[in-house]
Amino acid sequence: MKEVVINDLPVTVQLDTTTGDFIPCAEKVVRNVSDLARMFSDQETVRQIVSLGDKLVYVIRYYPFFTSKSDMALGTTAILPGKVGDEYHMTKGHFHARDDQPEIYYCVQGEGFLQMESRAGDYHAVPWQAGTITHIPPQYAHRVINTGRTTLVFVASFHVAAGHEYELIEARGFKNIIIEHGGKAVEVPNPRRSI
Ligand code: S6P
Ligand code: ZN
Repeated sequence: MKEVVINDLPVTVQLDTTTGDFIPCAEKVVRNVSDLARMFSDQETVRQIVSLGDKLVYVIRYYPFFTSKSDMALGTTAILPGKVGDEYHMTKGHFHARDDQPEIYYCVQGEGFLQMESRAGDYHAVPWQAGTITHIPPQYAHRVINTGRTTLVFVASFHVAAGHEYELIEARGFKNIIIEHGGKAVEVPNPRRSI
């Protein structure tokens, strides 16, 4: 994130639940297929999409509420509808670098799944729709998948000090992947985990 601005006064932002945009917003990050290249199973389709000019998958907006004593942050993520091969658009997914840091996710538009998996292999895929709120305990990797026809928007609340660790997810993904099969979203074993 950008430079730290300390503000001990209350801050309020206004969210557009259809886009994930909020005002004021401190930082915006976009992730394209090329940024998620190693996350998708169908590497041939990834190469084709990137060679044809890439494709936007999701937009993240952040506001870190730094005070002289705290570092709560607000994040929104807007995942566009779509697939890479049979696999639905999704976030990269990560663990928090600190082992004592949970997070709250609140889905405000769309439908999909929240995948969570602990380092010990405890795996959950929670169906998500507007209004679903999930507490992600410390040391559970988390990823959101948009299986619907509209943009999936969710709000995240976390401490900036939690940090992000992407390496293990980049190397092997979650236990299952979520793909379209016969017009429906189905969970199937992640081929990278059965090698
Ligand atoms: C931060 C929080 C979210 C994600 C965002 C994008 O802890 O979980 O703000 O950063 O949803 O996901 P990812 O996996 O690309 O960071
Ligand atoms: Zn997180």
